[in-house]
Amino acid sequence: SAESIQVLEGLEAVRKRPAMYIGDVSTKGLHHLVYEVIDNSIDEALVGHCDLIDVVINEDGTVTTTDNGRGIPIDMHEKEGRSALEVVMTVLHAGGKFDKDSYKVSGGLHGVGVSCVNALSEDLKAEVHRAGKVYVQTYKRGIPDGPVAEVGVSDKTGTIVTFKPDSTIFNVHEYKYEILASRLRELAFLNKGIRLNIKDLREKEENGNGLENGNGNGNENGNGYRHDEFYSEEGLTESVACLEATREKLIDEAVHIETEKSGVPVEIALQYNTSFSENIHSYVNNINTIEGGTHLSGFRRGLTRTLKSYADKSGMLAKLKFDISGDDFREGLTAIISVKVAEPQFEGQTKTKLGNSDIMGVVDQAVSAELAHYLEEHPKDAKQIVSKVILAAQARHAARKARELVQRKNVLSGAGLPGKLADCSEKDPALTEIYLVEGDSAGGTAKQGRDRAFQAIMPLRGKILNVEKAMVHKIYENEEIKNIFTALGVKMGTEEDSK
Ligand code: 0RA
Repeated sequence: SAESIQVLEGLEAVRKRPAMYIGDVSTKGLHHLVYEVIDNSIDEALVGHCDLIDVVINEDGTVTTTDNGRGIPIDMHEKEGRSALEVVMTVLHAGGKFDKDSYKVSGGLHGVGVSCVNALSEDLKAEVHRAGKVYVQTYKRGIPDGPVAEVGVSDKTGTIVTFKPDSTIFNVHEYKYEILASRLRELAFLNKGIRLNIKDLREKEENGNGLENGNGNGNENGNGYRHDEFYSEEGLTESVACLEATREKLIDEAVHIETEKSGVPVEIALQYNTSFSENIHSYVNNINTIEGGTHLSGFRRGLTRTLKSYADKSGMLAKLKFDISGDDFREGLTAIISVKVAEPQFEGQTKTKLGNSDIMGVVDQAVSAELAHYLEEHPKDAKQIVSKVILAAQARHAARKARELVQRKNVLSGAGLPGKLADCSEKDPALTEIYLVEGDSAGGTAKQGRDRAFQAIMPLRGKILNVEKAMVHKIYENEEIKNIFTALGVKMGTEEDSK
């Protein structure tokens, strides 16, 4: 029929241009197949029908995912004239059609659904436990071997999918345990209350001492195989605690915001530490938005405005002689932001930047309301945070002064080269090399071995300052670093200066 021709065309499109649907045909794409299937299970969990997802890497390299959701519907699909299971497994984007009102948010980076996994699998078996029965359908490269078969009875519900990625499409064929496990761990933090297990039947655990390599909650089901069990009761708060494990905390407990604004669930956990760096991770529908987007902008705005307003009211800013900038509010901040958006628009180079403009206000308002509340309730923590912000502002101010001083000095001294630099004769920087070496004696050795036509040597006094850990003004005041700047002929400045 015309419809089955369309289905074939759909599957053929995926097989012809797999990268368009799953990113690429190497390691990333291969693992993406698993994510695509479990995204459907997560969707079931988000509407309250599933709390267990199991991933097994089988001995033959195939993967089996099991969930205790409702099971893919198996009844006749009126319009298509075949089982709903067959439609879900063979028609692109069919997943959402069945369940319009429910909250379909997961969907994966490319949101292509499980039919895409089917199209890219040599073999796939879908087993559904639903309404007291067990149903099975198998496929080859997305084409059903036959109709859905009723094969038994069951008192459970759920979906079990086993698939073998098509070796003629992928150029990498082996699943990496660590990659899958780390995604499951991430999903556990992002979706608290769901248990996600993984087991590798290819690998016996080396030291079968029963110690967990997961979250240590004593899963004894590994039977000697490598396995992990991920489950988070507290969600993002626990995740932030993990990120912060090696840093000195500024407040005892991470701030946890969990709210819904205009139908958009927003969850945020944040903590301040005594470092100077900013560490913010953002997610949309469980996808790490590494390029940020409107949700991140909304978070920044809400955070800045709320803290600023609290600081103003507290009177702590009275003695400050200059303005606080947005950056000052994020020094030493670690945060995870997770939003669930019904129709996300992903933009940017890697399609990991959220474009939906309404989400900015949603997150801004969520942060403002909840954080203001938190600050009122926790005056001690609030004071700690504001003090840290003031310190950041002072450091930034000191850094600017130090920088200006250095820049002025450079102008005065006619940008003379550092005394220790053994320059080369070539003047075109594209053709030259510079060796920064530790100490004068290393400098001597390096000089003997160099080609002075294009290789310059500059000895430094021992180990250089670790700028990752230093206050900004210390960097600008450091002689060795100033010398490197001069030798390289670069100017100092920040993004702020070039605006
Ligand atoms: C279509 C509709 C419904 C659920 C699913 C698909 C579904 C797909 C997968 C894939 C793996 N596990 C899955 N679990 C469910 C809605 C079911 C209903 O309304 O009863």
